[in-house]
Amino acid sequence: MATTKTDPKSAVGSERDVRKAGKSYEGLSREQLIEAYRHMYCSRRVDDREILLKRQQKIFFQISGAGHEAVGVAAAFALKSGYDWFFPYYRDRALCLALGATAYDMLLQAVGSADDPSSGGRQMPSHWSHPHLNIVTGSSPTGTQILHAVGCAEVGRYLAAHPDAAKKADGDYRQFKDVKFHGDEITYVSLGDGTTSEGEFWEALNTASNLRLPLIFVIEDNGYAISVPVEVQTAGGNISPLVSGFPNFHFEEVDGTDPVASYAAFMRSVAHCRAGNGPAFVHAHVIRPYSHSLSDDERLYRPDAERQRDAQRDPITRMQMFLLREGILDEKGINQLEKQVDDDLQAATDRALLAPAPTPDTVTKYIYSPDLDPTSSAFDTQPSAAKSENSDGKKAAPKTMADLITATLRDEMRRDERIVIFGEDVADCSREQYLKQKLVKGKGGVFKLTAGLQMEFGSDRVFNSPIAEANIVGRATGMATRGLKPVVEIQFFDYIWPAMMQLRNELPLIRWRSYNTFSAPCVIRVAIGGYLTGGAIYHSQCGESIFTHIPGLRVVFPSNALDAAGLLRTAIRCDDPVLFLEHKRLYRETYGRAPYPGPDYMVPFGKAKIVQPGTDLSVITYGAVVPRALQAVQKLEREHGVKAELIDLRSLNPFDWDTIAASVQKTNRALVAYEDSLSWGYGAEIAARIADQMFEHLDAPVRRVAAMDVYVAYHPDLENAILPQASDLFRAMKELSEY
Ligand SMILES: Cc1ncc(C[n+]2csc(CCOP(=O)(O)OP(=O)(O)O)c2C)c(N)n1
Ligand SMILES: [Mg+2]
Repeated sequence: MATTKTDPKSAVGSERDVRKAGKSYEGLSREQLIEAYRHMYCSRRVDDREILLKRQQKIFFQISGAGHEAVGVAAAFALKSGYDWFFPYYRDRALCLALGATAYDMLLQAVGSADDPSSGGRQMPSHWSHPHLNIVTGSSPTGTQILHAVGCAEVGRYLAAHPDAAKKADGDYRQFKDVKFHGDEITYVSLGDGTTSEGEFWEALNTASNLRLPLIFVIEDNGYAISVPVEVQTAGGNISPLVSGFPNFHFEEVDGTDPVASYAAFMRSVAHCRAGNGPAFVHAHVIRPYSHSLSDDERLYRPDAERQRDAQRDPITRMQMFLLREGILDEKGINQLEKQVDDDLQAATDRALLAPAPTPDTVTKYIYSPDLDPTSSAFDTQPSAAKSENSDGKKAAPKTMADLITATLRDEMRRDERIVIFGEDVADCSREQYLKQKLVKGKGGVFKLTAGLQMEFGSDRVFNSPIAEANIVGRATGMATRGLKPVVEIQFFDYIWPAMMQLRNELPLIRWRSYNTFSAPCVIRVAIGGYLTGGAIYHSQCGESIFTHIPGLRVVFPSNALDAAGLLRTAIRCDDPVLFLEHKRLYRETYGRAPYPGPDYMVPFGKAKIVQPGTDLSVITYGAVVPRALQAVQKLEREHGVKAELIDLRSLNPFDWDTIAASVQKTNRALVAYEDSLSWGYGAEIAARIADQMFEHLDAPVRRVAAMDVYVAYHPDLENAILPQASDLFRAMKELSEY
């Protein structure tokens, strides 16, 4: 906590000090109470100043922390800045000031300056991010931070059990990722009353409770979510009774406009969490005197009488009265403190208004790691020859894609203790005593790709998650932000959608929005695709273009065992978030098997493979269409002497434009093939680029073969008709070669 700067002489005289000395303020000293007021007052004045600047069009958005100051300062005083971890929401200005952020930092964000330490001018004001204070970059979607906080809280516990995992290591992302932790650290996360309606809130409570995490949930209940009152959001109008059944929690419901009562509630919560008893839930009733934001006028939906009732609880005036009543500061002392804050704020404003604006040439900075380039030669290694032979010198039996994915996971977990694996059914057996007593063999994934990993690495490195995909991706994001390397599994691509908010608005943006001060490199393995004979609508979907459309997310899609091993290792060792798409039909296919390539085999991202060289036509594809296209290519040569060049993209973002361009320059004809439905699919972008940039080289229109614009149906006759088959590819190739 910052030290008090108020002249002690301005505090009320010593005689009264003595009289009051014995009085307890829940453990807060008189100096701390003065300091609390300084932060609260400063917070309110920064809001007032921003409102003025917005009206003068010198800043572009304003959302205030007004009315929430007392609870924020109380939390900051009860917790340890730079030691505990913080996931505050936009109303937590006073919390951040009390933790050590400055008004100047905040104003730099409001003006959108390049010097804004939280985002380099990329995020709206009140989107806090201060690495040195352990305040983790936040966003605008309501509630997405809560699962990050869960993941963060899990990291402290994990590292206490695996301290060596915190060490740096050369040759992969660990070189660039500092990891710090304390065995008794606590994670703070806050949200508004309306945000408790988000499903991720309940997912987070569930996991925090179940794992007894040292995590304090703070609900700053101002009675409204923009214009929607709490009784419309929340059954019964009060969140506290609804959550009271979660085990292992310490619960508090408190007047959040009273800093002393709030501090006491936090101190009890902190004691519960630091002792390892589980999470805490602090429900603080606050007010919102300045409407939702400067774009909202609450008089449209709140009558004057209701607003005046709130005004009587304003924490700033209440705290002033309290300091006077308790003889902690007199009027002069208060004036002196306020003048000092006002003068400092004026100076900070003057400086912030002169701070440099960001330049447009910086906009693509930090979409991906600036330190480690997964397309570079550092990630281009050869399979180790020795491993492709058995000890008797005979050629080793080729392994399936499933085998080599499992082998890669095992090798990497042996090499890097920061890796944890979780997802639905990925553990061998959650009731580990059954494994220990050898009563069961263990499951290890619905496709068995993680089989044996829990047994080898332990139940804190490989474990089952609830059936909650946002929970999986959100926790992974929180863990990765702290430096772990989660390699999580989404059981079926068809069920990735509950995680979409996390995948679109959180994981891939952490680095860009925090101007490279936070990052969250992790791997999301997803079983994808059809051709299953009976997979039907909900076990056959593709949809990769939805994810290649997200800047900051690497997307790879191997077609064979060797590439799967090499690309997965690159995904794990690199410094970016990766969506690793595994085609279910290819898991155990005879096509594309390969001997084990050794524990260091890597394939760089963004490098296509020419599966079959040719001169007459370029076929650009990936995934399960590769073996189907190969059949068609071979038939075309056999029957018609046409030599098509077959290109397997292997990684979709980034993709290998150079190989495509060189091929089309040679063949002058291009067919783009993909398993997803035709319209707006991944190949549409490739086709557009070829049409645009290779126009002079084309002797025929760019053609596409893909699935019909419909869902994959259950009956094999329907599935065959819907998905692109070798015969469809053959026909299209032949037509294009004859054009
Ligand atoms: C997922 C999502 N939906 C909608 C919004 C728009 N929005 C921003 S704040 C807000 C109300 C939040 O209310 P509450 O959680 O009570 O917090 P308060 O602003 O009252 O402090 C809404 C609907 C959003 N940011 N994110
Ligand atoms: Mg609210």
